[in-house]
Amino acid sequence: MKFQLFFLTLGLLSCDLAGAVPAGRPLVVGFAQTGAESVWRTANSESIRSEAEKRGIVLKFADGQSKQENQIRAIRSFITQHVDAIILAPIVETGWEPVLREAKRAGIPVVLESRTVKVGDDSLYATFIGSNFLEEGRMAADWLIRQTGGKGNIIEIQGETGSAPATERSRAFAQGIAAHPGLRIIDAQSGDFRRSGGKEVMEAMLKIHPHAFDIVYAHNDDMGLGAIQAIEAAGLRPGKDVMIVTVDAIREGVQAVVDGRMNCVVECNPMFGPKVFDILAKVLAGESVPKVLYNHDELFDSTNAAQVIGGRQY
Ligand code: GYE
Repeated sequence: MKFQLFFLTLGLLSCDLAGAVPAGRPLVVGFAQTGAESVWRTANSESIRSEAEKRGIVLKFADGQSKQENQIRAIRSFITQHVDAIILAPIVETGWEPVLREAKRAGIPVVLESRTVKVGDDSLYATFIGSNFLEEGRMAADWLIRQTGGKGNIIEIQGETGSAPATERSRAFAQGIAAHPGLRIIDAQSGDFRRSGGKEVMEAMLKIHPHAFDIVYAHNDDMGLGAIQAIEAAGLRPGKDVMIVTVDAIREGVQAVVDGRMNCVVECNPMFGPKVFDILAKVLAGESVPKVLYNHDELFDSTNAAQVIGGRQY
């Protein structure tokens, strides 16, 4: 009975999609992904890929290799190929208006996922699906204030410069600690959301500011894990001598909290492929959808990491 209901639901969903494209052929969707900079990103690509497959959608996957010009080229090629819709994970926030206008003129809806854009005309995209990065920065700041009593010297390892998650995680964190002058960001640098980047930034910081900081705020787990390598190589204990706060909550990040090498991870869930295609079906059916759809994120520290580690999906 349960199975029958399940297939009935699937059938209804595919009807929705089929209604928006000429009968007799599958839906074709172009996906301009940022690249594969982090474990988070690979999980996000996989979630979208597997959901497309499940629904019988032809997904044209373009790996932007962390370059906006590659993504712009991919979108133009999707337009030339007359895809039915485009999913875009914009590497940076600015510079999208011309190509989004081209997609609009061609009548191809664009759904933004995982990163946002700054455009004067928000009719250039259908909707954004992803996390609230301001909320993530705020959660990290609040946790730190509670744990330190508002005292400490922070090194911030930022994500890709110009990307929405880096800008907003930075801004909200700074605003969050602003009322606590004892908590200071003594230096900040980008590690491009990469593990190698986090390690390099931390190696440099340990040289420039020896024994001068006791907290690292990294914009993602990969950079936090890279920083841990550098901290351990310098003979310091991450999680104890240096407190580590990060974002994403990949399995390795949560495991580092369980092991006491990280102190807090703010969740940013990448597994929302089903939500992306649900909303795309509505857009293609001409239904109105909200401009912003935030995922729900949690926070893990020593009080709850061990309970959730077994259920981490990414
Ligand atoms: O936090 C980071 C990834 O855009 C939310 O990009 C995403 C961020 C994520 O590379 O790990």
